[in-house]
Amino acid sequence: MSDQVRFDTLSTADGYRIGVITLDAPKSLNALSLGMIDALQARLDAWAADEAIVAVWLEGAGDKAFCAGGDVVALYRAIVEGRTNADPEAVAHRNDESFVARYFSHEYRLDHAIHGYPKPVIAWGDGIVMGGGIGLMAGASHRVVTPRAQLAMPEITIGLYPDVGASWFLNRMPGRSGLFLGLTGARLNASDALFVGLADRLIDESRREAVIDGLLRADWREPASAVGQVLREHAGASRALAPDGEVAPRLDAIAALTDADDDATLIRRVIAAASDGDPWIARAAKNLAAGSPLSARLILRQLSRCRRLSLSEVLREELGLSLACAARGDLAEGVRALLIDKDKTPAWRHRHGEVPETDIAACFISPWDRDRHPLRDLVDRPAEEEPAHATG
Ligand code: QUE
Repeated sequence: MSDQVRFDTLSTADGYRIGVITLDAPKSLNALSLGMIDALQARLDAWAADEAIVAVWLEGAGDKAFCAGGDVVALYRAIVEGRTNADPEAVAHRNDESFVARYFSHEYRLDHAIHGYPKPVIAWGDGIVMGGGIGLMAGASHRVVTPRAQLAMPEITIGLYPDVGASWFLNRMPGRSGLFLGLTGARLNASDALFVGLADRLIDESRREAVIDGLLRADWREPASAVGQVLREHAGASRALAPDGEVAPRLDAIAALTDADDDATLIRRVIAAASDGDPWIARAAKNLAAGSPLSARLILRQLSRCRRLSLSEVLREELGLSLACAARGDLAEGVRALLIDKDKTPAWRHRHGEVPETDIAACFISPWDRDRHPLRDLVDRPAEEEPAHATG
């Protein structure tokens, strides 16, 4: 088991238990290691089958972050080690055993398990929630953000693309906002998270103990309504603390900026907005401009390919693309420049506007036959089995 995640149970007044998971690696902003992922999966599986457990509370240790993403430093090391021993083609196809394949497949399996979890999962989204952190939160039945929450899918910055089911949830955001957020890594505040559908409730961080106390006193004969009532009450009392949303007032601007007949043109138009008079737009455009040109093309292609796919199908598509980013994309170089050497000057494989179609297409060739895919067993839960929704 991992020492970077803690598990506790709290007893409710009426004799049940709430499972508490604390991501506990605050120095790395609770970034998810493979050990944490495997520990979470094992405990969630056990709690799903444990009749005493009525709900799961998921939070991050410290006051800075829920979870800043994946353990991309470990991924970097595995990619670099693999490259010294083999050519990229060999690495791309040495798929099942590699650390990179295990890391991403276990992470996406965990994200999928949270989406379909048979009991309420309350994700306490306080502070930084990025990348893999959003993957954990997105599928929770009750997603709370605090006024100081900051969310983003910033993978373009490190030569990846929004994964962890983002090819599913970005496609379901209002207007063109999901595409824009995935392409630019733009920051979302708590009100934005509610607007785009990544969160259900805004509750002030000072109410954490009172919320947990309320859950312990609730009537757990109906778990979904027990959680709903407690969260509703505290969200109501937190209403005045909601920050001004940044995305909703810019939906038309985002639609206009991303109105292009092909992907290369769309990217060029958004990058040109780096000198826009609107600082939120300009910052997002600069982030795209500095990001991986290959990733930018992959993001748009991936969102388009996944538009009509289910969550399970999307996660299978993502696994292939993530391995491609590791084997033949900019992921290692991006992590090196941003998080290892911290020179912030990645030597990307291409320049914007000069990414050959063959390099894009190669990333979408699945390394597996359908019946050999590591996530072949994931299935979508029928709508009538969905747990009662947080806002219902
Ligand atoms: C884009 C990302 C990540 C990122 C920065 C980006 C990411 C991630 C981390 C991260 C942050 C702090 C840590 C750590 C990792 O940063 O996914 O280990 O201590 O995990 O621009 O996608």
